[in-house]
Amino acid sequence: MPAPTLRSWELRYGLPVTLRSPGGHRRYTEAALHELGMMRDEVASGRTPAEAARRVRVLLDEQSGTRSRVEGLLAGSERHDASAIRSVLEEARAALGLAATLDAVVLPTMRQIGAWWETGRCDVDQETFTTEVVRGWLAKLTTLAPPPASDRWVLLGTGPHDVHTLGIEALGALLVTRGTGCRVLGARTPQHVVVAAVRASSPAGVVIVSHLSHQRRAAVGSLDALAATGCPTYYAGNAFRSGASRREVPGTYLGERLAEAATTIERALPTELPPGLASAG
Ligand code: B12
Repeated sequence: MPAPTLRSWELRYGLPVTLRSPGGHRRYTEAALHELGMMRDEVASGRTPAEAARRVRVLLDEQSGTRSRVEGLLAGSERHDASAIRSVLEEARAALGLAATLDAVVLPTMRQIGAWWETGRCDVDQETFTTEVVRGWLAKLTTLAPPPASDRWVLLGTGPHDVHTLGIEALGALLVTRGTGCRVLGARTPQHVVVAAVRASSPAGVVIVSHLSHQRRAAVGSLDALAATGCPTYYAGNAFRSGASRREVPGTYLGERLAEAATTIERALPTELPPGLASAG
């Protein structure tokens, strides 16, 4: 990152505040580097530095209780220690609840692992190992969740070329543990499969998540076909992060946080009972 950018962010936004050496040189602590990394990521995703700084402050507030848990997960990931990862996840869920564990612990950990993979600090084996441990934990939560509180349920799938399923599995676990039924269709959900599933079983909503921008077009194809069925459609993922990528996409964008996504879906679910059930009291 160019030195003038570092100076300007510190001067204008106080992000990060650095220590000075006796000679007046800036010294970056590990925490300062973490803040800089967040600023870099927010600016890279299209935000102005001022917007990025506002968002980083919100994220830092949230992270104050979660950073050590993210570090615990990363340490377990580096040692390929599945039980250490599960213990951190369980402890975080008990302390913060599932929604905050997912948004403030699991997703930042996966993002960090993605960044490590990109820079060669970890290999795809570590990435896959960590994802599989998290997926196993989510599957257990989903399987053991009490039966849904009503017969309204939502269908969750990916774009036709996407293998990144963690987002839909995490959203599914969150919805199910909060009483909304879900069916997860899995990786590379073909358009005709998701459309057939909607026509055959009339879910109360359908979600498509796509991660890679070059696969966005196929995911939008699925959303267009789903919109034609009349089923309420929702979408999320990095492929839709910028405003331009959401132009003329049918349905509701779920944003970047699973907790808000779950609430958006729950609020839109029909609350009235079907006529037969209503008259039966
Ligand atoms: C685990 C992982 C994998 C696993 C997936 C396993 C699985 N079952 O999910 C495996 C190893 C299979 C994999 C494969 C690949 N991956 Co990958 N992967 C990841 C990793 C580490 C986590 C993915 C994830 O779950 N992300 C969810 C969260 C952590 O992502 P996020 O950026 O924070 O997302 C934000 C929003 O988009 C939103 N969001 C994301 N998902 C959802 C879902 C819902 C419902 C909601 C509401 C919001 C939401 O919320 C987040 C918080 O703000 C990411 C790193 C990363 N930053 O995501 C790379 C990453 C997504 N992968 C990447 C790549 C390039 C690939 C491969 C092409 C690699 C390859 N050369 O083979 C393939 C793609 C295969 C394909 N056809 O899709 C790149 C994508 C770069 C890009 N933007 O184009 C990333 C970003 C890594 C990187 N730094 O380069 N991957």
